This record gives sequence, structure tokens and C-alpha cells, in this order.
Amino acid sequence: MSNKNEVSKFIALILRHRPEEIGITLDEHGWANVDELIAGINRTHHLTMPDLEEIVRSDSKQRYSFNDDKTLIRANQGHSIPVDVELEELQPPQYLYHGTGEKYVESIDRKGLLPKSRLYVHLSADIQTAKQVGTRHGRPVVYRVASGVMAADGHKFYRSVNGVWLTKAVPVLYLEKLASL
Ligand code: HQG
Repeated sequence: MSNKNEVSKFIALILRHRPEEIGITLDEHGWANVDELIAGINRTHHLTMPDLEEIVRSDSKQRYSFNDDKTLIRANQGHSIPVDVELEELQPPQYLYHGTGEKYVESIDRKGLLPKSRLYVHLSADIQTAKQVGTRHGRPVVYRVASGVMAADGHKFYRSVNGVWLTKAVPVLYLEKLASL
């Protein structure tokens, strides 16, 4: 296989954002045909079915799932294209966390958390994970989300099969910035 990390990132781009890049389409539930995906990736990288199985199995965030007979594959969450990955609606814990970069704080404090280019705002179950997500955007800042109260107020929460919590947006009133970590 070509560099595993690079191929894995490329697969995330294809399955979440730009399937047309390799000439494939996703169905309404976000599934891509595995043979088509492998053929498309092989235009620019080297990837076999065992390589793909290894990427799905070992991915650090369990980003991908096969269907039962491994003829289809999809990203579990993180899409910008409008697909319905059949997320499980669930009662959230009392608090969830969102890590971001310091540069976004002023805007978040005014507008709340917005999904930006993705379909949902991504929330973490613990502060440490949120901090890691925030670090992707520079100096990390972590917000505590009053998810229990939000749900009681009628906002829907979903949990992806890889444990990421998702909701459409978080109004300012449910946000509390944590003291620097
Ligand atoms: C910020 C990774 C200004 C938001 C991670 C975030 C995650 C605002 C950025 C997953 C805002 C969007 C998602 C507002 C939100 N004004 N900025 N009103 N509201 N933002 O990458 O949550 O490795 O789309 O705070 O682990 O960082 O890809 O979202 O900083 O689970 O699998 O806008 O991506 O997973 O950035 O990350 P992103 P995210 P993967």
C-alpha cells in the first residue's frame, strides 16, 4: 500500500467531502461501493482490499464502517455532503465538551457553536478528547456544553458508531468556556 496515513486521509476526503474526486458517488446513506472506491483510489495510490480492511480495522478514531458483506463502505461521521448515515438519536449525558482554537472564541461567544462546513457540531464525551480536537485549530480552548438541559429543551443529540456526539448547533446559552487547561 502507498503510505497508510496518506491513503487513510484521502479515503476520509472521498467518503466525507469529495467522492467526485475519484469519479464515484455515495448513496443517500453515505455508502460507497468498495470495488469502485478501490479502483478510484488506485488511480493515484496503491491500495488492495486487505489494505482497506486493515485501515478500517486499525483506524485510531474508527472513522469507517463496512456493511455486512464488505461490498459497501462509509464514513461514520464528519460529512460535509448531505447524507443520512442513520445516526442513533440518544439522550446525552449532562455535559459534553467541544474543543476549538482560541481564534474562534470571539465568534463562538457571539453566535454559539455552528457546524461550519460539516452537517453537525462535533462534541466529545470528555475534556481530554475535546482538547485534542481543539489542538487541530491552534491554541486549544474547551467549552462545556449543557447537553442535558439542551436535550430537555428539545434539541436532538446523536451518537455516531465511533462515539462522537453530534448536534445541529449549540446556542450561546448552553455554553461555558472552561478555565485554561
Ligand atoms: C469552529 C475531527 C467560529 C469549531 C475531530 C471548529 C472531530 C466556529 C471549527 C471532527 C463557530 C470547525 C470535527 C462559530 C464552531 N464561529 N468558529 N460560531 N462554531 N466553530 O474541523 O469540531 O480526524 O469542521 O469550534 O476529531 O474541529 O476528521 O470541526 O473549531 O471529531 O475524524 O469551527 O473532526 O475528526 O472545524 O472537528 P471542523 P471540529 P477527524
